[in-house]
Parts: sequence; structure tokens; C-alpha cells
Amino acid sequence: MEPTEEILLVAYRTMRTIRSFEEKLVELVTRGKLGGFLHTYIGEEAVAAGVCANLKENDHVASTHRGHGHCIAKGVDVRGMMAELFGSSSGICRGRGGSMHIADLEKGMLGANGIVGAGIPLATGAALTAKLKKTGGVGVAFFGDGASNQGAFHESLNMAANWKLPALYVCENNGWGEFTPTEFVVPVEDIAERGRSYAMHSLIADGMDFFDVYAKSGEAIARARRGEGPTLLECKTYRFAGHYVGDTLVYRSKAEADEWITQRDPLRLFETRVTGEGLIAVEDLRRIDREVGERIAEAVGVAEAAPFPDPGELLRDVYVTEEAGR
Ligand SMILES: Cc1ncc(C[n+]2csc(CCOP(=O)(O)OP(=O)(O)O)c2C)c(N)n1
Repeated sequence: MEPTEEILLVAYRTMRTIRSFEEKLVELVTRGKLGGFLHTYIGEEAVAAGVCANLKENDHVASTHRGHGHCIAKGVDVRGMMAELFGSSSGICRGRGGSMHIADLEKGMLGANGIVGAGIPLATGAALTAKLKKTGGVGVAFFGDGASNQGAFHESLNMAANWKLPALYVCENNGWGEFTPTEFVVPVEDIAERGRSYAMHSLIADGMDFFDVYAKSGEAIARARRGEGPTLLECKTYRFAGHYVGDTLVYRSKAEADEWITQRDPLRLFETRVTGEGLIAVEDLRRIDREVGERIAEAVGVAEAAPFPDPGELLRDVYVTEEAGR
């Protein structure tokens, strides 16, 4: 189905927010304002935006160590996210989660995850719950090509296919798992082949093209909602920066990165298409750029001003207390 103008405007805002949010994070780390380990999603925005444009609030998403984009696309508030990265009490997880453990159950975000592959069974569980409770919802797992070597991936796909769960497995194949090229550790040509071995509907999308991701994930999600079972969607994409902020990038060639960055930038491809086809005016895109910039600057201000959590709260949420159990 063709995306409406409203969907396209939301998609652009989502992709621009992910890009600007993370560019701001890199700047803050470089200026010594922000600590911790950060994995940026820049270059992969069309995947999160394309898939989540087909989701509703009661659908569930499980993410990865590269999770800011999935959180933003699923509607998590950027002010709460920024504060979380600053470790402040106004953070979405009260400053306990940081970059790799942002979760917001009200928005259906089951969490970013520091353990590679660990979100896959969580989304499978959400899909099982949706099926048993007949909520009409779907469970979506985002994960990398590296994570498709994990046992949890294979167990989840087997179970989901066997029980026809309303699940979508989105493999973000960016060609690298940390510093190892995918072909060095994955013997199949396409990760999508792995889904077929579980008799699962499997598709490949151009992960730099919002329109392709939107159409293919839309088809998969509609199948899931109709009770026709899960899909593995492999999105061919690329992370523009290193594995983490501070990565010296000695393992990959500059020519490889430059080609993706100059020829395949998902925001630029989107802009060229929507303005070329007269779907959205360029002034609307620039207005969104300005609004997003202001929102992120405001988020930084709020986060910096917020106090750290009270040390007296240290054990809160660590153990189940009588009060919390009620
Ligand atoms: C179980 C586990 N093993 C190893 C690591 C260390 N590690 C963090 S990210 C990463 C690479 C993951 O690659 P991929 O799944 O392709 O995701 P990408 O970073 O490319 O988005 C590894 C090995 C980890 N966090 N968890």
C-alpha cells in the first residue's frame, strides 16, 4: 500500500529525529558532557521508520544495543530518552537504563538490550501473548546480522513458525558485526534464507529506502494480524559511523563507507523521491528539520538541569517488594 502524505510526514520527522538526536549525542560525548557506551543508528533510520509506520501503540517492539532509533520510531519521548542518557532522575527509566536499556512499556517498547539477540525471544513472547489474548497486536524484534547466529534467534523462529505467531523479525544487515564482516561468520548469501529453513515467510528489503521497508513490513504485519504467521524481513543497510562512538574504524575501508554515505543516505533518498514526485514540499521538510532541532535542544536543556536520582532510591525496582507486588 502506498503511504499517505500524513505517513510520509511522520516518517520524515522520525528519521530526522533519530539523525539529529544521535548527532547531538556524538557532539555531547566529544565535548565530555556525556559518558557511557553509545552505538549510533545513523544510516539505518529508514528501517525503524518504515517498520514502525505500520505499528500501533499496542504492538510490541524489542530492540538492540543500537536502540535509539527503534525507541524514537515507536514513540518514546525524546526528552525522557535524553534525560536517560544523562542518567538523570527525569529519564524514561529514572536514569537506571542509559543508552542500551531504554524501555517504555506504555509505548510498547520492551527495551533496547545490551545482550546481542536477547530481544528476539522477548518479541516472540509478546507475539505469543497477543495470540493467546487475541489483542490483534504483533511482536517485532529488531536485530543485527550478527544476532542471527545466536541460538535465541533460531529457537524463536522455530517456535514462532510452528505456532504461527503474529511476529515480525527484522534483521538489520549492515554488513558488519562489531569488527567482523558478515560473510566471515554467516555462510548463507542472505539472512532471509534462514527464515525459509523454518518454513517462515521471508523477504528482503532495501533498508536505505523507506518506501521499500514500509511496503514489505506492511505486508508482513498485515499477514501477522490476519493470523497467517510470522515473517523474517532482512533489510540491507549500513551504519555510517563505527560500531560505537570512539571506534577507530581501522577494519573497514573509507571508500566503502563513503559510497553508502554519499549515494545511499536514507534521508536524502527519501527527500529526492518525495520532492521529485511532488508528494511533499521541500519547505515542509525544512520546517520539520527546524522543529526537530528545537525539540532536541530543549531535551538537552531539561536533561542537564535535572538532578541525578536520589541515592536512597538505589534498591528500588531491584527486588520485588511487598508494595511493588501489590
Ligand atoms: C551475547 C553477546 N555477545 C557478544 C556481545 C558483544 N557485542 C556487542 S555488539 C556486537 C555485534 C553485534 O552485531 P550485529 O548483531 O550485527 O549488530 P550491529 O552492531 O551490526 O547493529 C557484539 C558481538 C554482546 N553484547 N552480547
